Amino acid sequence: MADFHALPRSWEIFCQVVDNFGDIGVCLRLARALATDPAREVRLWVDDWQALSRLCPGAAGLPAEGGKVEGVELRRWRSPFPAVEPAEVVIEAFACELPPSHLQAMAARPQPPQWINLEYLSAEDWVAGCHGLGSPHPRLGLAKRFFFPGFTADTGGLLRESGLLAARDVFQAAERAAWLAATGPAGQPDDTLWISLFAYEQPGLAALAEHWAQGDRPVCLLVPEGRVLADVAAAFGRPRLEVGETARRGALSARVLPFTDQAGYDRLLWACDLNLVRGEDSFVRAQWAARPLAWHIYAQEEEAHFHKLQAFLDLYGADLQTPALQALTDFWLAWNGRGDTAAAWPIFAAALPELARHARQWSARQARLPDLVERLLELCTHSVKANG
Ligand code: TRH
Repeated sequence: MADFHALPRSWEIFCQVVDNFGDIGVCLRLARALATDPAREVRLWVDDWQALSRLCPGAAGLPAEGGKVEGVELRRWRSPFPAVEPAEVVIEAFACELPPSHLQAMAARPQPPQWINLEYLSAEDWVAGCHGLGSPHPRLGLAKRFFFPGFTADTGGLLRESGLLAARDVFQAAERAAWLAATGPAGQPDDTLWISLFAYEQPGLAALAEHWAQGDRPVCLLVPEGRVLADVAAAFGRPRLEVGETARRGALSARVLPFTDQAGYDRLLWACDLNLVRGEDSFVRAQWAARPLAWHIYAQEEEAHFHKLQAFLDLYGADLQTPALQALTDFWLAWNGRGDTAAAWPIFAAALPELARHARQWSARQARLPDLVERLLELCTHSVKANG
């Protein structure tokens, strides 16, 4: 029997930074997307303030216990955990463990909060079957539900704040050229292929850089400061590259950019002809940029990430013609260590115009589905009594 809840007004998200920025990137976006409705109170608990401050510079100037930035109350998740009234919806991100005292406080509420575990994004088939499933706590009379983001109507969808695609379209139509002129190296020819590069350590870059350097078409890499930078420097025979520096080698140039806030990173993705992205959040944002992309997936034990990569390629490439799909697959596999990046590049480069059309269609098709916040609201408003 269905149990209809009123729309929840107070929300809190718990985020533990495991490695890199991705988990916090997703949680911050979710918190901000929820907070766009002024009727909602949104609190984000984060255990790594330094990582948060890189994505959200406003966090750096807050007092010790935290404070509000862009409508979201940012709080330090520390031990011992402070006694606070739990929100109506409590989201634990990526199976992080809620503080035991907070769980007790949740159980003690007359109307227990809705408890959601936000999972990692995957295009794998099993996701739809697990989305929304419940799991009762053995003692506390609470039940959490598993929320799986995804790319199909039977999953939890993708984060897409309102106005995102309209802002992208304005930028790409009217602001891109000026942005590139201000951000990239001076004097890049008009036919430059602009590539953003955000990746983990990338052994495949050396051969690709060599190929680009020898090529006919100018290629310019825009590289935010991060883990791939040592490989970029090595590709130019330099011991290191600093933010603001430009390196050149034949037809290839690279400019190192500062790590910006999330909005600044979106503009980089919107500006480039090809986006090399990684993890989860930049991967999704590159899809909203509606430009060709290649995904450096986060490596898992026993190469399990290749299943995830293939599942996405199957879905994303379902309506691509075989040559373009093959080009995409070969380049993505090589970029993830299964193949030769330089050998895969020419066919991939030739397919870029078709991949650009396809990227636009994919973004438009995904945007017709309800976004992650809409689906979260739906799940939290219309919950099944047996689970809640
Ligand atoms: O940092 P990541 O590698 O994150 C990964 C994944 O989330 C993965 O699923 C997780 O298990 C692992 O971390 C531990 O990549 P991701 O997800 O793209 O996150 C990077 C965030 O940084 C994203 O929110 C975009 C943001 N960003 C900026 O805000 N400014 C920048 O200049 C750049 C380059 C990125």
